[in-house]
Amino acid sequence: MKLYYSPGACSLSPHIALCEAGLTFTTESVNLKTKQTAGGVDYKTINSKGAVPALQLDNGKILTEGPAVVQYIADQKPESGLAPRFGTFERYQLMEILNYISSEMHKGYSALFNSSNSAEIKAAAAAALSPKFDWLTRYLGAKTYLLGDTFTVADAYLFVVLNWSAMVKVDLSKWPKLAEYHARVAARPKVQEAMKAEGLIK
Ligand SMILES: N[C@@H](CCC(=O)N[C@@H](CS)C(=O)NCC(=O)O)C(=O)O
Repeated sequence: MKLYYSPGACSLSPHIALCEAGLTFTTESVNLKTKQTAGGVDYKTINSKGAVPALQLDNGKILTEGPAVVQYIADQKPESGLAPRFGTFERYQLMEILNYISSEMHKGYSALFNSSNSAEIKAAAAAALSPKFDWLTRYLGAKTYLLGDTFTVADAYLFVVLNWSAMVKVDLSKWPKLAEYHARVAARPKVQEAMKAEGLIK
């Protein structure tokens, strides 16, 4: 398998999932401005949407969309616990929270990264995230991870999104449970491994 990624982008989530699953994989970075891969290939020939992540399977097939990609990775190693077994209620709960992170959190942060947005638009986008952090705090409650005691691919995704906070001046310390959760996930050896591989930490 080969993961197309951009350092620190949402593609870090499948990168973490691949490391946590202990799967054999390679990576290639993508310049999101020029849409060129590190190897000089037009990335739009790999993912016509031009966004990372994209996962190339060993049979050449390409899978895109982070929530689908991370579930595919988790299902290659069911014993990892990265996703509850397909068909169980818990699996739908995983999809429920992955969808929330994707539509409510990830895309909420996107407005903060958009350099063409004015300070007012960014302030409004940051304010719109605030009740989502409140909800996530309640959802997490006293649990270690989003679905309970076991780290799942939803945690990899939420970690990556929360990790953007410092870059866009969202002060997570207002939500101490989420800040603690972020630090807990950051300390996982496989999370560190993926971040080191992307040059995000030493
Ligand atoms: N719907 C896609 C969105 C992925 C996405 O937003 N990727 C960003 C990086 S975090 C990206 O590649 N942006 C550049 C672009 O879309 O041109 C998914 O969930 O995988």
